[in-house]
Amino acid sequence: MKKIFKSLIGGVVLASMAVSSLAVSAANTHTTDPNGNGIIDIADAVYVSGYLHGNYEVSDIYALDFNGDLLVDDYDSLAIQRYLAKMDY
Ligand SMILES: [Ca+2]
Ligand SMILES: [Ca+2]
Repeated sequence: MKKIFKSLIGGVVLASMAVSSLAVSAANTHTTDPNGNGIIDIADAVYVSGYLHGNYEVSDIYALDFNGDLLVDDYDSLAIQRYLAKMDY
C-alpha cells in the first residue's frame, strides 16, 4: 500500500510539472519591443537593464515587460536574451 501511495504522489508531481511547463509555453507567446525601434535585439535587453539600474525613465513601462508577467525585472532582460537564442523564455 505504501508503495502504491508513493507512486501515486510521483504521478501527481509529474502531472503538475507537465501543467506548469504548458503554462510557461503559453506565456511565451507574449513579446514586446522594449525600446520601440521595431526589432527585438540585444539592445532591448540592455534597455531593460538600463531602466532597472535607474539610468533613465521610460514612457511605456508595459513595453519593458517582455515575458508578460506584469513585472519589470531582470527576468525580462533574460527573457529577451533567451528569445534571441531561440530558447524558451
Ligand atoms: Ca527593439
Ligand atoms: Ca516581466
